[in-house]
Amino acid sequence: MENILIRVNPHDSNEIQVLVEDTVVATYANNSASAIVVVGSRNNNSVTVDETWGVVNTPITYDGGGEVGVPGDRMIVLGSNGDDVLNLTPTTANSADISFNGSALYSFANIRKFSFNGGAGNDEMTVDSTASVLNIAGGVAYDVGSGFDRLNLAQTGGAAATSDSVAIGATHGSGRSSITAAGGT
Ligand SMILES: [Ca+2]
Repeated sequence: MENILIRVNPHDSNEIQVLVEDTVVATYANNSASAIVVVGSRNNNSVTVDETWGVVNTPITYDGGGEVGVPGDRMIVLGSNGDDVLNLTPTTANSADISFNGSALYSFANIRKFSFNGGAGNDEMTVDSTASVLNIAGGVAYDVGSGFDRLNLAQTGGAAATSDSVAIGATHGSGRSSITAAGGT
């Protein structure tokens, strides 16, 4: 397993396809409670969930294996051209649950970086740090694409944040927000 892409079959919304280098290597039922389990090798691995052809509504469990050198292990969610809502809920400093447009949960552990590319439409990402602050070397990237987009940083319990900072990026629409709490940054 190096770099894989998970998507809904463009011709069958009830089927999930797993692709490696544009070749379908496995299929699963969509809208299933059975998780697609991905375990990374010792090398740099990435899992891309492509929501272009419909919502991947089957649990995904991805353990990157902890390769932290650049580029490291990564998880990427590619949004649709419509309005998308992604909820990122860290469960520990290096793991989190993700739900996309109300999908079954995708979870990752031991990765270096998580990215959400919203694409077109008015997209919204919420990071809820109530259970834990996520502390992975490459952080979380949110590329909003076009449209009127939104980022929510939420915390309704847990360790109090000891500091936070927002750095406005050099270009329109870019920037960085960091929150520090007992669990990390
Ligand atoms: Ca979108």
